Amino acid sequence: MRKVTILMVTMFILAVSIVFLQVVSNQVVSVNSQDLYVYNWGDYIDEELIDQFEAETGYNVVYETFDSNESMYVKVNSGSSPYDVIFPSEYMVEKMESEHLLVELDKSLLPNLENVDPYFLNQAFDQDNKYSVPYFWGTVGIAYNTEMYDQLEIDYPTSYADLWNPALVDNVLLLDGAREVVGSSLNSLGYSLNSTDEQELNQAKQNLLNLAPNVKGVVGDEIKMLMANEEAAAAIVWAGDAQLIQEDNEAIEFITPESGSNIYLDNIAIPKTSQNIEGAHAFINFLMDNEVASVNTEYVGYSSPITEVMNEPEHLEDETYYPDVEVMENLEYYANLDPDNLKRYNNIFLEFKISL
Ligand code: N2P
Repeated sequence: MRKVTILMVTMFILAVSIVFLQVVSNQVVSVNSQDLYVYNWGDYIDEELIDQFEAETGYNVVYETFDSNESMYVKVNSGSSPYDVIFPSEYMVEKMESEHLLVELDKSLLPNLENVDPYFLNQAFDQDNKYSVPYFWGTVGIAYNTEMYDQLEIDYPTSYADLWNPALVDNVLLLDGAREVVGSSLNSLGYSLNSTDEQELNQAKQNLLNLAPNVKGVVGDEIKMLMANEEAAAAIVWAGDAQLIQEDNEAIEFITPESGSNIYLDNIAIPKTSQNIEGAHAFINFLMDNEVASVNTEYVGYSSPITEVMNEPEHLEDETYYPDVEVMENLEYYANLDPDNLKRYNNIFLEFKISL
């Protein structure tokens, strides 16, 4: 009788333990095997870091890319994709926040936020970094091939206006972005890249139509490969891309026109569509880790806002990609234009592209 009782008690304990273990392991599996939908700019992460994050956390990252703030916005706003992490530039953070499209960040899940240089925190577009943290930053400028310029016997460019030189016929590549292209045209005329003045915008449009003979193409991320292969003598690019082109072709130089250009700060945020807010915080925190940010910066070529990475010797002395604060303050962030003005920029860009 005693034996039977002992056997029954043992079996009961075993059964309870099995159920307990199943519950625990199920929880672990269900948390850690969850999908995490990440929506980033093209060529904007070292994908080995995604593998590392998956191995460390068990999350399954579903990774997709976009090529402009505007296309990302349309997709997120449509609510048709369950993105957990997105990478809007500063003006887009402001727009999305004002439209209640972003989730407020839980700072207790972001201890690595202390690794970010204070210069990039608490910006006007997102006071107290309530909805976003910095990812990479940089300027827009001109990548040019010194050997091709020497052959054409023209001076190296110092401002956007130099791209209108008739000697550059069929030799200029442009980024496929309305703000970048219309902004550079405005800058080349000495106007703000956020102008909403009717006359200035008309001039910028006419100016772009005049640039058409020099334009070899309006392209996306392939601009790096085209410049490295010497398909054009000059291109308007994001600084980080110029750095990668230089690694493939030593004749390439890059300048940010001090007479006027764009400085951007790309950020990481969680859209309201997120079904995995905890995973999203884990991923954001991972990207702000000093070691991870260093590896990522080395890979993508853009400028890091992480203090320790900025202080790495090769970056401290690098005035091209880490310009002095005085230079940076002469540059403009894109403003969050109202829908009517944004439409005007898009229409100018479209008319220009059709004219090519
Ligand atoms: C990387 C895209 C950089 C985005 N290919 C600049 N805002």
